[in-house]
Amino acid sequence: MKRFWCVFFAFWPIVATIFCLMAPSMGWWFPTTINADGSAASPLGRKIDDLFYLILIITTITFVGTQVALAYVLFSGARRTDPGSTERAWFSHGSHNLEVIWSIVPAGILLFIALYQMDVWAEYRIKSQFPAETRKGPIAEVMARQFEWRIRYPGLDENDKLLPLMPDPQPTDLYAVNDLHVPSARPVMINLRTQDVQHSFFLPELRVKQDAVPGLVIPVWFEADKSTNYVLLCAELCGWGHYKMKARMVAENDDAFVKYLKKLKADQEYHGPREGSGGEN
Ligand SMILES: [Cu+2]
Repeated sequence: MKRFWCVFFAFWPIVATIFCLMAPSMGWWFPTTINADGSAASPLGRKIDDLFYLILIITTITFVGTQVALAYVLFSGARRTDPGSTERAWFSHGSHNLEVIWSIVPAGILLFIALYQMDVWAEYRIKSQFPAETRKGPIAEVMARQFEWRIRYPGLDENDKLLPLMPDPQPTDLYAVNDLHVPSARPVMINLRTQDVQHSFFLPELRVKQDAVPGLVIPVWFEADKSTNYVLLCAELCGWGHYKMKARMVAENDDAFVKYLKKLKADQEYHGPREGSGGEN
């Protein structure tokens, strides 16, 4: 029976390791919609991936090491007290040196990770460390609500330049739902808010995830490498219609972005067919 338990406890870590190795080929990995190799579609996203892989390597080594040690202790312990032996059960008082080592080494590794990731974290989250281009101000307000993304752009001036985004709605504002357009290949900032419960603004291909918290206006910046469509999700279970918050983020060149805003403006100012223009209804 002792052998059974030894094999039992050694078996599951092996299964877990095999599943982890299979994960990328099963599609349980980063999205491959933008880059076929699953790499992030933004410069900051790639730095975040580097941190992810560093931590993955450290935890993999730790996991394999501790499981091998566990299996060794199980099997060698089982051998020492074979049934039928007249020896008393083997008992160890432990090792002071070993305990010091396995306290200091993990503490050192954690301290290293904490210091090593600080620059990326600051660039991602601390407004004063955002790229200089985002100082021009947010290009849109993204308001999450049950169950959609409401987008408010500040509209264009007469030179087709984006007006400053005001905290409160303005007559010149332009609106869209579940369709966020941004210029590609340069850093852009949005102001994230929520109208009701907590949501989470998630651009998986860019590795951007930020909670929308009631009462807060949270600046979020990102840079989409390519002019294409990206997935925008809510990553916080926010109610029965949470699944409906799958939207899209379109990154496009500056001209296409301006054209899009002009189209929004035209649509918004359209009051139906004029009298005499032929339309009956
Ligand atoms: Cu939500």
